[in-house]
Amino acid sequence: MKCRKCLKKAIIYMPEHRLALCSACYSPWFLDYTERTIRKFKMFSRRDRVLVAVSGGKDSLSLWHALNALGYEADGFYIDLGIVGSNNYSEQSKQRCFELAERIGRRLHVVSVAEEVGAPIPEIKDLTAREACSACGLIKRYFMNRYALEAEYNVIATGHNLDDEVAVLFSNVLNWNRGYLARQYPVLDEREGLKKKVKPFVYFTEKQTTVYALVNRIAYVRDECPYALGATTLSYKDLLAQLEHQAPGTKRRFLDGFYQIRALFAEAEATALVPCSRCGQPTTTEVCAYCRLVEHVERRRSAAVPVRKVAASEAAGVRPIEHEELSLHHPGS
Ligand code: Q46
Ligand code: ZN
Repeated sequence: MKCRKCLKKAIIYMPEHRLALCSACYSPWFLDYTERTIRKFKMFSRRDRVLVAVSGGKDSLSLWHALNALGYEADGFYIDLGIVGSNNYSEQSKQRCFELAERIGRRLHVVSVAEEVGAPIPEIKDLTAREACSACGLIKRYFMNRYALEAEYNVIATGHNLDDEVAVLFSNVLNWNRGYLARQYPVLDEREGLKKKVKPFVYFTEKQTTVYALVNRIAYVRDECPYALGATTLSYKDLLAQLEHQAPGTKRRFLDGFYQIRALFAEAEATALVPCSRCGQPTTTEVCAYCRLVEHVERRRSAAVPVRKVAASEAAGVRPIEHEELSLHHPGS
């Protein structure tokens, strides 16, 4: 197959766009499409300071690389989850983030869950009997918002792609999660202490972000987080991949169709936010979910071993944050 633009040998065919491109023509197309998505949803401008949540995976690192290539002021934010697994997952991921930071000459902020909460994700899972992804998602959303506020970034960008978004939408529709549906959108404006959040890759498939990473020689962690293996979203992804194979463009139509009727769920979003009585971050309850989680971990640990008391954020002068009920139903967002 030949590249539509220059007739050289194509490396990718995208049936939903009826477009084949070679390695030289792929990145310009990808960047242009990213720019169009940013403008379409009024995500941010070149005057904004963007904090990119990077995990070490292909999507978030490609996003950071692409925003930098497009001339945006985008720094990275890595949350060290303390997951070891069979491949030293968190350590490897952090390494990949540092490598890209050095290559593109941007700052990478790092926060450690073990230092902030008092235990890494696997231990929090055991201490709280909570699913790892549920605790992890809550903590990540909290840190992202808090850090963006403290370090005065205007917007938080995440690397969620089309496959992620459609699988989450499918799950939220199956369960009629009205609150989650109300907030599933590529741009969530700032409100009451919650920073603006955007997903510039919402129209790219996983394959497209992978090809961008490969073409640009971005080293990323290929192994999944060990906790991702059991996630229900993965089985939805398989199902949706079959539908997409039979009728290219199905995922995009499903997502765009939902965006057009999303306003129907708006009232579910109207819950008032109040500052958490402990950390001051926005929440719907008196004490936010993050503070309750930290308290739980400390209580359980002090019953067994002496607990480290002062969080690294306090030592660094960073005020703690969060709002579990206010985030998208996303295992990894
Ligand atoms: S990192 Fe965290 Fe994900 Fe691992 S524990 Fe689950 S939510 S799967 S994207
Ligand atoms: Zn709190």
